Amino acid sequence: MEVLEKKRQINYGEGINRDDFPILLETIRNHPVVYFDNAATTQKPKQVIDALVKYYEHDNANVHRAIHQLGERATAGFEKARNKVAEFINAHSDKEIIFTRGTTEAINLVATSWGRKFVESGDEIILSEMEHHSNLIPWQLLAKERGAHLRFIPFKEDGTIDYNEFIKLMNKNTKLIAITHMSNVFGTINPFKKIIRTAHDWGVPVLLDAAQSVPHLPVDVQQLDCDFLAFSGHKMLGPTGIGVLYAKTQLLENMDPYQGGGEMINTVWLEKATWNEIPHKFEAGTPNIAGAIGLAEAIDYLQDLTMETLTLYEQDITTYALEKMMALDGITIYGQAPERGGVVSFNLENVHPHDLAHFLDQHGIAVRAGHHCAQPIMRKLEIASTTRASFYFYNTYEEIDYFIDKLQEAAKFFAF
Ligand code: C6P
Repeated sequence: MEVLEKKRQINYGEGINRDDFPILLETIRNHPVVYFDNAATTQKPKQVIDALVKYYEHDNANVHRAIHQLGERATAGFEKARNKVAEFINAHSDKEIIFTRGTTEAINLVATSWGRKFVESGDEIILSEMEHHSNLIPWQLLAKERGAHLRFIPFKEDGTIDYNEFIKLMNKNTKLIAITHMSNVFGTINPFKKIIRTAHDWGVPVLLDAAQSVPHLPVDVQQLDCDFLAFSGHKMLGPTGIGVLYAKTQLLENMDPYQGGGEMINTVWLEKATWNEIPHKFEAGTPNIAGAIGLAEAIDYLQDLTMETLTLYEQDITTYALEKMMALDGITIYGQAPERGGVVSFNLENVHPHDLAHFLDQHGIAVRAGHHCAQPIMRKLEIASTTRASFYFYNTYEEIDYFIDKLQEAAKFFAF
């Protein structure tokens, strides 16, 4: 009863149904859950949870190798999921979709399979200063191994990257551009269209780290004309341990395998082997079958809602949150890009982000505090960490009001 009384009124965009998310109906420390850590991972609707249970209860078997009925069902579900992903991002063909563990593995796959084959001593790879470690460390490892150099597009005070500086970095040694589509710290949506066009004028491929964009914006890879795109299922209602690398067919055909093992081969002798066709050439071993099926269900869910509805609603609640946050005394918000998503990093004067996150947790509010796996951003801002609230379509205006109240309380509580 107490819980019911505390449950705040819910005010959604049309078609959004919070009741689909069992975890959001729970309480934390006697408070309804306010989940604002969606950039880290999103919650799962029961449709996705049910799809996982259904797969394990009725269809479980290994894929691509069994003659029996269950094997056929598992293979059909897994390949249908690939087709669903291809359709979702408008890939030219299913063959351009490789299932990975997540964004991190997808980028490592490119750095290994494409990078080791095509990057040579003296070559340059352009990244930005606002990359998540997942789109930085794989390139550091590659550059060290190949004797290549990393170049960085600086970000400006408002958390946007400097396109003019990007142009200056381009030269005949540039081999690849790898940038985040949407920053997990600033929320900035980068000027990727201009960047891709410029890169292609130089004949240079572009990788987009789309971990934060595909879950929140309609993404059409043919329209973007990006060469590689990486994202994670768990940030878009899907299970953990499943992600996607999209790459243009020609690039995949020319790349070497990523890992060796079952499924990625065609013919094997003791001393040598030939490779399976794409995408299987890049999927060694038993894949995350249930994960792929769960991801397909998550995509169905998003498509039923429509990405356009989701994006508009998220823009609205983010604008609402930003306006209220900016009115608070002693707050610094990092990132004021005109084109942005629902990620807000901030600090309250004299309050350590970990203390603030702990205080909010006492009231049922989940936010992230730390460097957000982007230490170079923190170093440039000359701070150790921030608190970050990140929204998804199931968050409400009422939750934001409650969050603002608690921020005000925290400011008073920690004042000295
Ligand atoms: N960022 C965050 O709280 P994985 O872990 O492979 O699913 O995603 C890695 C990754 C890559 N790029 C960007 C832009 C990301 O935001 C992330 C994940 C989470 O910000 C966890 S550190």
